[in-house]
Amino acid sequence: MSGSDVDAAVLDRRKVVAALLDRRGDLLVVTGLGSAAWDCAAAGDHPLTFPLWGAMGSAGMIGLGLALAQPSRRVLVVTGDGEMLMGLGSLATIGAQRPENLAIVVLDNERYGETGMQESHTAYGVDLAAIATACGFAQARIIRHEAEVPSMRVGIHEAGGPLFYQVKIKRETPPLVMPPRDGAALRIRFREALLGKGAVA
Ligand SMILES: Cc1ncc(C[n+]2csc(CCOP(=O)(O)OP(=O)(O)O)c2C)c(N)n1
Repeated sequence: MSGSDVDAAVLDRRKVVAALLDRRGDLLVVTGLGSAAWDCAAAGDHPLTFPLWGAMGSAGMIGLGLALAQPSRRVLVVTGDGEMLMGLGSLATIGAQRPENLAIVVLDNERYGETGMQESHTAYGVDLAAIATACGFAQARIIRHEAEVPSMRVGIHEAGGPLFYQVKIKRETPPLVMPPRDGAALRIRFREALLGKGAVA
């Protein structure tokens, strides 16, 4: 099977994200803009989720900064293929830094969903997991089946990273579930939940 086979995809983005965030413990989560943020909000708004409302292409770098600043915490970036493609260089930087506590999950519908479902590069066979492997990630896999989701979950919560999972998902547009929108409030909420109220200036 090539990297471009979303017509055959069976995974439901909302179910995958709900499974990854269920009983999430003290996992720190950064989401790319748009659909990935709605998926995480649908799984339950959480003070330790930092949803991006813009800054397309920078979810991986924000995740890297967090992982380096908080080496004793697990950090998960959940984003879309379009967002990841825009920040492709971040994979090289993460590969160079090799944070053991960072995982990236790309929800790959092979489309720029938010802007009208235009085909992204992964629809033409661009293999993001292979790029992550070439950049030096400890593990990088394409996930296609429900049976693979539990091991992805274990990886995110326990395995030595950096980890990369390119999840082939069905091309669908589930109902919008928005996280809070005020960026400053989101930042303060996240910092207070992570560092405690006294630590936030
Ligand atoms: C710099 C920049 N360019 C373009 C956009 C418009 N835009 C917002 S979301 C999006 C597509 C996101 O696609 P993807 O990450 O694959 O997520 P999907 O909705 O398909 O799951 C685009 C092009 C933007 N917000 N910022």
